[in-house]
Amino acid sequence: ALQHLHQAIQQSRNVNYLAAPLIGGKQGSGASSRPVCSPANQREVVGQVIEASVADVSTAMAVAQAAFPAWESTPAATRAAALDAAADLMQERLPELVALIVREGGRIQVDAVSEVREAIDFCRYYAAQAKEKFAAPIELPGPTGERNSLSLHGRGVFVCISPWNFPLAIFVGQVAAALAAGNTVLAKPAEQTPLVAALAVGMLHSAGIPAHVLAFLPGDGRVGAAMVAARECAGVAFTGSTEVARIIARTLAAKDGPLVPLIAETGGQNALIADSSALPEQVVRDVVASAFNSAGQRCSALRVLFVQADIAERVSTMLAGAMQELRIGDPADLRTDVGPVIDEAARKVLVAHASWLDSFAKPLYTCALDERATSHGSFFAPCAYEIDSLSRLEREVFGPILHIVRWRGEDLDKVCDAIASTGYGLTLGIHSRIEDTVRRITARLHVGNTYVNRNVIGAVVGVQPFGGEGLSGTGPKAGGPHYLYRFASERTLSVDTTAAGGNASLM
Ligand code: UN1
Repeated sequence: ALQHLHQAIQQSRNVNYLAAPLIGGKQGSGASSRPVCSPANQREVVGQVIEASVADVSTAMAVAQAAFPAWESTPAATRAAALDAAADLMQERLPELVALIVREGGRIQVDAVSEVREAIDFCRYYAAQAKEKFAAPIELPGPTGERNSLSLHGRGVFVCISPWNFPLAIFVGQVAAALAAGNTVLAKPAEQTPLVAALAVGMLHSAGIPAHVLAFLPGDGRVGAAMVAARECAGVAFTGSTEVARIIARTLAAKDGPLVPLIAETGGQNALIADSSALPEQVVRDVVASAFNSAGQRCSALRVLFVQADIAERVSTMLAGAMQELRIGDPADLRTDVGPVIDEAARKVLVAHASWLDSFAKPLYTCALDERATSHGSFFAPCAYEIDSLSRLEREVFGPILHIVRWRGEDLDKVCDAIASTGYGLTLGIHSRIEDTVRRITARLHVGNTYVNRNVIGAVVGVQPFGGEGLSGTGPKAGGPHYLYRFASERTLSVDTTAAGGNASLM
């Protein structure tokens, strides 16, 4: 199977991929075009992107608006069948999708494989949810002589704006949820990763999602802004930074016309608290996975390890040892543990943060970069620093930099307060074998996803619904049983069924 993936990556180098605006099945006019290069090697052109123009956004809105009534009244089972068929296609073409995620997104092969699985899971999960919840109205109890029911409907044209760190899974997840709920969709992939998203859109269309129901609009923030500001926009699903989520919320609030919901999944200042009852081997294993997997470019990734002083020395020594084993390099090479960061802008932010840390923090370990494997890409060596207090950090820094804070036995509440005061609430790790400690921490912190004695990444669709609170997002949780509700309108219908009302035959 691995050989197969390797071949797919080689073959993918002979294809010149194209991501172009796609509206009603036709290519949009486009504003400008540019090559898409691999973050692992800026000289490797993966394909071309034609970015959508603002005029494309208006056309796509009009087309999607016109297509809405027919899609909304399509039986949920039919919509679900198209998503299931898309999942089948993704499964069949997994090697090609993996190849593009590796080349365009710089993700290592195992991450890319899990990502394709996650995209497939999202399609199947939301398809199942749509069949369960959207197929027929729920009858509600009421007084005799009255019939009450509750039904779910699509809202209209949904705008989906997704990030580059899961260029397939999050893109497909948002789109599948919006479609399953009966909305038509304008989807904008991240600027850095339009190609794999374009491939997925092709699969969704081949699987039976009508061309007019799903438009694809690659581009930068200007395209996103036009989508959100459009009169027809009936809802927005956004995954990305807290700052951009605020800009979207302001744009929506300032519009005339209907009130429009925003489903935002944003950043985190994710912490893991290890107390002296924790097993240092386990802590180190899970910290390395949580902080450095995917080059720390997950919103779930660990940023701050709070380690109790009694075990801090052992954990630090073992952590430095484990970091020494990490291999940083070509994401297409199976021996690689950590690939590149997404682009030069991202690398520069990390370099600046590390040099700021150098001015006051105690460096624990910085991984070595192999010049030959990394000189043409945006690589950043994973590193760990000990700092005296979490309050030093103002915001999330998106990459493989781990901060470590030591705490003393009596300070557990202060640790919790420090984590709470960041305002974020996405993931939290607890390593402890004392039940009371686990209970004390979970009672105090408002966090979307808490993980005990394990790593804090890789939430599984339907198993660990994902999403945070506060600065980390609005909910509901992706991959959870309530996600589709926010993409829908709920309507109740109450009918007088008494003969006296003359309505006995109604409903
Ligand atoms: C993100 O990184 O934007 O649990 C969200 C995880 C993933 C996180 C996805 N589901 O690691």
